[in-house]
Amino acid sequence: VESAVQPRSLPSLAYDGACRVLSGNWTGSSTVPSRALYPHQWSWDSGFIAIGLRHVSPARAQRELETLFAAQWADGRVPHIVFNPEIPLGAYFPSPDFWRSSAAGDKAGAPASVETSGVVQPPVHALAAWLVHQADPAASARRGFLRRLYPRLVAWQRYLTGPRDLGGHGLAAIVHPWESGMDNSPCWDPPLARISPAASGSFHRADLDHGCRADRPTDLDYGRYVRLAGSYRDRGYEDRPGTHPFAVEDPAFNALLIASEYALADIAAALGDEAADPAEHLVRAESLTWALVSRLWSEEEGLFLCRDVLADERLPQRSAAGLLPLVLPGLPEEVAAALLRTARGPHFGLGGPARLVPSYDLTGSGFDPARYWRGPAWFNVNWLLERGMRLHGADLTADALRAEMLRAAVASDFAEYVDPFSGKARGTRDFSWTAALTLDLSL
Ligand code: 2M8
Repeated sequence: VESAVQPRSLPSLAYDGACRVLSGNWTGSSTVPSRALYPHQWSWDSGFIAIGLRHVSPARAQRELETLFAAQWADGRVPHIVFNPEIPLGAYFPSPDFWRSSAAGDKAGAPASVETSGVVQPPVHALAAWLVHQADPAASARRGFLRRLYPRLVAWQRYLTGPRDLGGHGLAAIVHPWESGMDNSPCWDPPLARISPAASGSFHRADLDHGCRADRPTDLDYGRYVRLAGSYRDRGYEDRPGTHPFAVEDPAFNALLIASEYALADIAAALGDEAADPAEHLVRAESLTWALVSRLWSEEEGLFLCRDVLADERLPQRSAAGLLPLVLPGLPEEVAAALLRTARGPHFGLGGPARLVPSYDLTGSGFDPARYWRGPAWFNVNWLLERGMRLHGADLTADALRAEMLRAAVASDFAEYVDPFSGKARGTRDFSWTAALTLDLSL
């Protein structure tokens, strides 16, 4: 007897579940990463979200990025959070009264009409804009999507290669762990140790009202995040070299900067006019790739390492951030091959003990399979690696990773992150970028 209920395939389960999460998290002009834990708009989240949304609604995906860029500062920076004025101040910390961005307007040119944070996040946006455009080029052209966004994307990239080139070798430096998006990565432990934490009673961690303490950064980390962000604010969010107590060149941040520079070349070519020169972006992408390899590549480790700009030394911690330059087309082939070996080797365990690539070295003393960016596997990192594997011809590895990601996303209810060995859900559920990137892989 034929059963009336047909077994559902994994991609179709993933697609339907992801659509449900994304519509639940849509506010009307952008998507929150998570209703309870992150009730505002986050910068790199919106990039990843748009990449998935483009398959369901190219118009909504365009809107996601346009809403973010409406909060861009006059100096080109795209803030890491755009606050929703309808959400009570106590729902998330640090709230607008901490950042006071609209009051900083004169110096750095923060918009007066919207409240934002003052730090940034990895620049995935031009890549996202290009992928969104490609989902429906005719509709994108009708709305002038790329034409309107292109100058803003260029200003954003030039903020990073200009004022943020604190090391003086072309790469962008992050000035706060939040800017890496990998907030409590063990890579930040040595440079953060120099920062004296804000007093624990001076702020309230709203994240602990929604998240499990063992899955989140420690109070000591938070004290240091607050100290660094507060002192940046008190200096008017200025980026003069020598003024930042924390400055690090991060390979993941810079890999996305370069991938976005390549995307700007594609966008410039699609616009096809004199104001937009593809060659200029390609030249810049190549010279940044060269700077990345010469500054951050470690041949002994087969991995890119972070560089502490203030101490002028490479940090020895092995993080998944060091694998992400695999997304770059201009990487020397021997470097790409070494990165693939490292992903499968003892430190990241792909195809061995790890089902998904962990955020941090499985053998490292700072490794913790549950705690945020100190070990759990994240879907944006794995999505980028899957893409990089295909780019460098490792299709079988990419196929296996894709299947694991779909399985883990569905089984974990689109968790924020998962235990890299078991795939067990960690952090919040119904997390937007997990849904969006799973949706992208399901097709
Ligand atoms: C996490 O970071 C925020 C601060 O920006 C937090 O912990 O409150 C990170 O995982 C970051 O990468 C992400 O963009 C953000 C929102 O999903 O949450």
